[in-house]
Amino acid sequence: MKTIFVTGTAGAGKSLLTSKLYEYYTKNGTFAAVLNLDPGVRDLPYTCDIDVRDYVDIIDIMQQYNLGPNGAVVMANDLIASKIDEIQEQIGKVNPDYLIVDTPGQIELFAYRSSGRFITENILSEEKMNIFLFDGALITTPVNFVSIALLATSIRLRLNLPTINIITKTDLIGSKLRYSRMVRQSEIIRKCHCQRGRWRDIQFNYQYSERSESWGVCSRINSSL
Ligand SMILES: Nc1nc2c(ncn2[C@@H]2O[C@H](COP(=O)(O)OP(=O)(O)OP(=O)(O)O)[C@@H](O)[C@H]2O)c(=O)[nH]1
Ligand SMILES: [Mg+2]
Repeated sequence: MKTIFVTGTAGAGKSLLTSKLYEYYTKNGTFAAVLNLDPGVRDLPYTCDIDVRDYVDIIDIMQQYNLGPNGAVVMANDLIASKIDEIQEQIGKVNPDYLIVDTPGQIELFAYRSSGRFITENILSEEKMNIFLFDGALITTPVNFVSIALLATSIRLRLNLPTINIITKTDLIGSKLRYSRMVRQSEIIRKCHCQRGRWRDIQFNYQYSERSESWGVCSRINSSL
């Protein structure tokens, strides 16, 4: 089994990309499964094979420990980490070729706390990689782009996984991105990561082109499976 973690800033499109990846692999005859690691999410655009909400209830945690939403997510992540054996057992029962992991919206609470890294390290897998999403709607200025690029680097260091950076929502900002130096720069970032990572079998081309379809990068997944 190979594992793909989908990370990124809140609302960047992690869950939607997870669903598109799942659809893509399934259509191509590859056995994929989805693990939802977001304890606070209500609706998801896919059916989970493994769901941490079966183990923790964020509302219960808030009430029981008198915590706010972020405190509850921190505690939920700790509780999820303590259930890693049960989660692993469930993954083992499903035993997919590809496990796609949708991570919580509060990336800093997931990646900067030890429980997040513990979870990524302890999911048993032949190979693991991370896709970090740059929210296309946020990277509209150089300052925003650089801030998110720094965050992406920081998350890569924290999770210690080969990482591919991609831009989402290019359908909303495509014409602005087309000739942008920022995007050429991100292409360089992506190539660097691909060269260092061991994964060759999925590639994302997030550079805007005439061929981009409505979901931008989501619909432009190339794979040599
Ligand atoms: N137009 C457009 N909308 C998108 C794209 N990707 C995601 N969205 C929309 O952006 C919103 C947030 O997407 P999600 O997939 O829930 O984002 P997320 O990163 O999982 O959000 P959190 O888990 O809450 O952090 C939804 O309304 C999606 O339909 C895209 O490529 N283009
Ligand atoms: Mg989500």
